[in-house]
Amino acid sequence: MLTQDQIAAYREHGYLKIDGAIPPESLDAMRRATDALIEGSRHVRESDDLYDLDAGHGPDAPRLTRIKLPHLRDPAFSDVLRGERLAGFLTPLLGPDIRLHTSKLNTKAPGGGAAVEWHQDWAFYPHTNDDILAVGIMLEDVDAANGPLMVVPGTHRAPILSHHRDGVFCGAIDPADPLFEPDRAVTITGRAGDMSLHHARVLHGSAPNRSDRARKILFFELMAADAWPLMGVAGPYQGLDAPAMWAAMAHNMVRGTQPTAPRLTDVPVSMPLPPPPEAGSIFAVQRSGGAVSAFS
Ligand SMILES: O=C(O)CCC(=O)C(=O)O
Repeated sequence: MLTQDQIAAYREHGYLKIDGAIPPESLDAMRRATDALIEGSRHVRESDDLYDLDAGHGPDAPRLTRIKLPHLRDPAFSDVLRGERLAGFLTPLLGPDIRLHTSKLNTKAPGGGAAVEWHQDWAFYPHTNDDILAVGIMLEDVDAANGPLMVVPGTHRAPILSHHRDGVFCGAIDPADPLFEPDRAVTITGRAGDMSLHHARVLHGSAPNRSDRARKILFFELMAADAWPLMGVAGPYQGLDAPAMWAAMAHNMVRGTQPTAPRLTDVPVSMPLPPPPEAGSIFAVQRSGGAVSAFS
């Protein structure tokens, strides 16, 4: 459960860190599953439905930016996603009916693992309301050197900055945007098993991994089930017809029931269109969309 102070801090700052959120046995199971998945990537030659490969990946040294949809790959991940412990943290913020948007395990290999440029998740997937957040579970210790998540507190209540460059959605803000205040950024470090929550509208990013230790954070993007995706949003429902979309939404329910009435609130929306040439992951979007790096 969350205390009233934690709930108030999340509402004010748009993020929260919860120490020791994941019990050791669940953490160990997820770490074993992660190692096995990484091992299985050795002979993969190009990014596919499971892996996003980083520069320098090869049989002798697997280097991934991402393992896609880990909750579908191993029960260790889905058990945590659908378990009572996570629900205790989420229900006070999202209510009793909670749906998964997507999951991803971002793995930054030692010695350079890719940066994630500053962005607001909301720019990728606007919905009818913004009771939407990302859970970040640290599978290894995260410190200042291995590419921690950084957030700019309070930006979930500020404007959505442009994520377009040269007329194309590039999935990142321009670091020269006058509304970007990197000096106010907070770095979220912690021990394996700690967890962060960040609001879908909070500005965040992470630097390359400049250490000799891997950085592995498991993200679950979740929302109040009465937040309905707006048409054109990339993600789990793209290209589906109505029955398939309803089935996919039902399948992604983590708790409660999927209402048919979207809750509409006054939210700022800009569609992530036109898409960049490659849109398989945030790394591909930012690279192929020509995002300007804040970290080089
Ligand atoms: O892996 C990270 O450091 C941040 C990931 C992120 O923000 C995203 O995938 O949207």
